[in-house]
Amino acid sequence: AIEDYKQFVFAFLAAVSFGLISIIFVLTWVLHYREGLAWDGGAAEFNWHPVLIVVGFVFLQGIAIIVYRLPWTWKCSKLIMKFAHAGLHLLAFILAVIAFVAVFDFHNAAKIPNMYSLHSWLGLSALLLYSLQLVLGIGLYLIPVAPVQWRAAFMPLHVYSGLFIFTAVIATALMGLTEKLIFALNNPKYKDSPPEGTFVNVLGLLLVAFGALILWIATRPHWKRPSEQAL
Ligand code: ASC
Repeated sequence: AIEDYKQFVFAFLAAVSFGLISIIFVLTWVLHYREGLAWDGGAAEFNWHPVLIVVGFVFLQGIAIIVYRLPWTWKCSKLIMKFAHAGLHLLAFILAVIAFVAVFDFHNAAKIPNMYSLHSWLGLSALLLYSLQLVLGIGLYLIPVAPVQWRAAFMPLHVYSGLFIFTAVIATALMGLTEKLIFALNNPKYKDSPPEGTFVNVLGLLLVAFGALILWIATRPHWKRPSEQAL
């Protein structure tokens, strides 16, 4: 049991480390290699898009998914942990919405079309599914109105949908990184491997490592909160 606890802590600290290093990388990207951050309709406004996606839609969503797995919270009431789970997801959702607003606002100011890329189609689909997941999750599991049979019947779909949306968000973020490098790198171009291209490729690998660890932690049955191991 103590060995297993140590393995959990190791996996959790590794996930948090990859997540925090991803945040440092995306900030370094926009502040050092790109135009910085501002809300001015220009490139610095666009830059809020990758920053808020990585902080909110990737990192906070990932931590929200595994919040029930933290052994030191097992003495907290289930309701408190539901608020932590829902609250982190709600914060992730708000940051993701601001990230979308930043892109549309930048596009409109620069007369760039919206919603033509596969990245944008998958990203908006993920955001819409995430909002549905939030509403259904709050309505079924947080507000004490749904009968327990409904809660139990929807739980496999809630868990599957959460992991699916999280995975889709990371895949969509990777497409966004690639798109931006192809658009933005000129002289030297992406294909000539400038330092910014390599740096952002590494950011993509960090997002994959974070996602892989969150999915691993979430899918170990024996790492579930004791009352939930049957679920
Ligand atoms: C809940 C909750 C669970 C499930 C379970 C039905 O609201 O906290 O663990 O629903 O009661 O599967």
